[in-house]
Amino acid sequence: MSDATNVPNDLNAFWMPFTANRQFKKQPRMFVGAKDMHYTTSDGREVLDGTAGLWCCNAGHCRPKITEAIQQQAGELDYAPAFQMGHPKAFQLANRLVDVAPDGMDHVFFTNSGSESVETALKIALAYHKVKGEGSRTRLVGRERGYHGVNFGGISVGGIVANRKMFGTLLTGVDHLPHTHLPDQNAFTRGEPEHGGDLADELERIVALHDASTVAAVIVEPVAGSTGVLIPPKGYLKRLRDICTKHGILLIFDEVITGFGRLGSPFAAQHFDVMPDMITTAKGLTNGVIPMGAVFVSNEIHDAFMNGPEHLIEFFHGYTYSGNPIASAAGLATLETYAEEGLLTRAAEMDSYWADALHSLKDAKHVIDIRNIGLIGAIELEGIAGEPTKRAFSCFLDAYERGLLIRTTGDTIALSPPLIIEKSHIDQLVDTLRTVLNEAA
Ligand code: PXG
Repeated sequence: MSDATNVPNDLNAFWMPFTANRQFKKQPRMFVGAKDMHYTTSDGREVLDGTAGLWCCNAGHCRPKITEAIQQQAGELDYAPAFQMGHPKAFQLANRLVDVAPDGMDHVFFTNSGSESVETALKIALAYHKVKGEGSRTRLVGRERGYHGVNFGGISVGGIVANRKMFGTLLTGVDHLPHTHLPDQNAFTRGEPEHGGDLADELERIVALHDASTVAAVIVEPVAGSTGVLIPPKGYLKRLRDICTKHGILLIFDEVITGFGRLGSPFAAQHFDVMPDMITTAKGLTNGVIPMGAVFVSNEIHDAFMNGPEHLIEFFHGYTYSGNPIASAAGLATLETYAEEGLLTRAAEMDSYWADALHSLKDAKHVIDIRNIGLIGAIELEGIAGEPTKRAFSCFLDAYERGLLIRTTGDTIALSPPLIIEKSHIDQLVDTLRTVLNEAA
């Protein structure tokens, strides 16, 4: 494959998302192929995928069953209207999803991304209280350092300053729990940290300030991914659940990253044995191949809407592409692949090897913390004084040159490989990272 066929000759028109555009366009990094654990670059190199794309290709790349399902569906039924019409695969997929979801999560609302799943869940929460006759419950509670996508609801409940500060007043009536990152007490913890479970009690303070009758929902990532892998302290999520239940507040788990096997159970709700009222998902639902998201909704919430004259629409929300046929076919084939290969629980088998390998980097240069759970890992680096993010970003560039794809956020390296990863890949990943870290300025 020559460069001429694989590399666009002008990079200017495409304004790239969440990218340092000028840096990228001076030094482009292009993938032209992928298979299983690897990408192929435009200059013909193999790169080990340490991030499952963007936390989404849980079964690895170009898996035949998923590819074939998409090809076949495109030739059979390309699109069907999503409103007032249906097609079989969306219903089949909803049923298969409900089979792997926690008990009682028996309904699925389809979206096209994690961001849309979050907006959908927040809107369902507000509308649910309204149909139940508790329309005064309008307040939403998120968390500092939370990431819930980039739409207005998501950035309002989210807690990443850079994602919020340019965009005006956002939604009103939003409060934030404190984040749970306590490096002084919890550094180098394997799995759930000991300290910080009591931070959930801050929810009581927020509820006391506004009165429970005004609070609709709390949304948190069970494990916060985008802000550098923040693992919930022991007991934290259970405590949040108890407080929400006590006050009639809905609890939403944003499982866009943790859904579909990342922690070693299908969902984090099962892993932590804490049941939310809704779960937002996307990414791994179609193995990242076709945009699709889904909100899982408890029976109680769904059934509250199924009232009134039957010819009337129960919930005024939805997307042109909700349950799109090709995405549904991809989702079905993805779930089959997960089931055939045991991928929704494979992270539990790999967890201790992964943890040992990552924590062996403790003495590498610049490392100030290492965190892990399931097949997620984070290596936090000491930033260069006055130049935050620069050290981690240069590690990302160097790792790429050495054949390894990682993600960085702030000065943290985040890892989330495809769930098909073998021990030999883990060894290669950690060896490459050790070299990268020890050679970093
Ligand atoms: N919620 C959570 C918890 C997420 O992690 C979204 C919502 C938004 O999903 P969409 O599909 O709208 O992008 C996400 C997305 C990273 C990274 O490297 C994380 C995400 C996306 C891209 C990169 O941390 N998470």
